Amino acid sequence: MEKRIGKKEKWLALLCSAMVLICLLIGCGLRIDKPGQSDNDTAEKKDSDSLAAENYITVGFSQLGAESDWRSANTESMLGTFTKENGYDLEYKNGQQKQSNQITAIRMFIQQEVDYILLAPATEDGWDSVLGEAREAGIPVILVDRMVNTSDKNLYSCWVGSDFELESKKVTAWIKAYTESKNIDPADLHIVNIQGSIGSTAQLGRSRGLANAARDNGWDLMAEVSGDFTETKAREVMEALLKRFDNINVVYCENDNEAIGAISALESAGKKVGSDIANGEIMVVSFDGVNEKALAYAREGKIACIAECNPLHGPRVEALIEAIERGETPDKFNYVDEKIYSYIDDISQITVDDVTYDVEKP
Ligand code: GZL
Repeated sequence: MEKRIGKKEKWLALLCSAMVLICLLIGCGLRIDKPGQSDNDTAEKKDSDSLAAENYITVGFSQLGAESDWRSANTESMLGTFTKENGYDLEYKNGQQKQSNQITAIRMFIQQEVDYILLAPATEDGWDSVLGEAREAGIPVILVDRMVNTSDKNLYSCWVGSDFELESKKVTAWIKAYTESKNIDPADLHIVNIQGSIGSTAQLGRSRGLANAARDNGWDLMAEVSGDFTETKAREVMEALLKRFDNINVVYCENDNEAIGAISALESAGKKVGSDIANGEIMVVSFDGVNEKALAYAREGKIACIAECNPLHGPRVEALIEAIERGETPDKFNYVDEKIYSYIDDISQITVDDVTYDVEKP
């Protein structure tokens, strides 16, 4: 006998079908409002998301490039500081050594209406127009590392970086102290300068410091040629200088990557790199103290002296932003304290502008 399906069974079947349908709909991503949940709740969640986004300080960072270990360490410090966890929404653009790329990036940051623009300028000239646009847009600009050359200091809020001429004065004071301790006649110092990127603040300061010291001490500064802060270019420049001069005994490199390139060229040419100038060695000095190979060369005495140039500007820039956020006006120029390094024990201290610095081992 066919079993009749009663009302109860029908309702049960209907209920099961409905449950299956609901499960299928949820599985398809269709949101089924919980009882009491209204569109307003959804809107509130969206608002809270956007509110959270609004709580970030938005920062546009235009980095000049990736030419050296110093630059990589500087970029790492900046990107490691301006994170969501720290309350920042960072837009990062690398200029690949081209000012035009940096100007494009700044204009993009202005369009995005960021809260702050951070600029590590490749060279000093040519920024007035785009920094004027940032000021028009009411966006504070903080300069990092190198400086811009402008008569209108109100185009940027503040700057943090190194005193590059002081770095040079430390290195040249060390050269003077060391060579005098070895009774080497200043006129017997035949120096070549492998410069950094021409027009950059670091190059201008380090080249000026050497030129002034050579003039004041009677050293023979024979040539200044840019190695663009890179190992490859510095090697080429050193090879060319060895063809021009047969009496080079001091190679002044404006960063560690250049010193590595120069040493490669010197040793390939059969030269002995070291501080014993009186016995024909060629002394190399440098700047930064970031590159591990350069520090190893310093330990070996192949790099006689390195002026520290500290790249870790991320926390320093953040402190400036925090001050501005508190309504304070930070100092316009914020210089980093830096050391001087050597593994040659003859000189334990140097004095520059009446300040005495211990010569340290990095
Ligand atoms: C110095 C910085 C220089 C470094 C180089 O603050 O601008 O640029 O000394 C780098 O290594 O390329």
